[in-house]
Amino acid sequence: MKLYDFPNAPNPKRVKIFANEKGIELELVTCDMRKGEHKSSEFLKKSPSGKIPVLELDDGRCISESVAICRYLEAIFPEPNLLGASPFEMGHIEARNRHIEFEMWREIGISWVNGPIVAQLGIVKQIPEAKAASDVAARNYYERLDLEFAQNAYVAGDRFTIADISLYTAIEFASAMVDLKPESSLKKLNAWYESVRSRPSIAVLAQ
Ligand SMILES: N[C@@H](CCC(=O)N[C@@H](CS)C(=O)NCC(=O)O)C(=O)O
Repeated sequence: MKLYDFPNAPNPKRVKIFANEKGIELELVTCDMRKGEHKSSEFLKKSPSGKIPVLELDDGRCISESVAICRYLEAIFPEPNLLGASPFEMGHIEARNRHIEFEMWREIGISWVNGPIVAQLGIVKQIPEAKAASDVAARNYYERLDLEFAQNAYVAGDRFTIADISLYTAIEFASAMVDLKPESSLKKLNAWYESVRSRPSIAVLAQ
């Protein structure tokens, strides 16, 4: 299986961490976003939305969207379970993952597209008020997470799941690329981040 990837792009990284947790080897194919390869007609045949990651199976069929790819991988490599073992857990993990995607990733995404790095590319009309509002919303969400980690060791309860991968990659990207590193006063959130960062599935990507 091939994974269309770009170094340090956060969404492909979600899939790489998920696969590493399960010991799945994926052949990484660089889709050079700087050259616009993700918008080429050849790539759009693999994924009409022109985004990475895309998983290409050995028979040429493709799956886009990080969570959809993870669902496929979990179906063929069920262990260790990362998406829920019981019907309730499946629903709960899905809900927690969606909270991270729609409430955290969304704000970081708005701050990113209206921030200085994307501004330099000159391809998106900048809305400074949108960035300011999303910076506040992201920081409020960090505070909420800090309280949640006082109750639970992981995003969806007492074990590591896809929701932790989504949050980890969000904070890593926000810290490095959007100037939205969590304050050091958020002790529980930072402790969770450091413990997840040291997992072999994630640490290996930094090498
Ligand atoms: N919801 C998608 C988001 C994918 C996404 O936004 N990928 C980024 C790279 S991390 C991308 O391809 N951006 C290019 C674009 O939006 O045109 C997923 O989870 O896979």
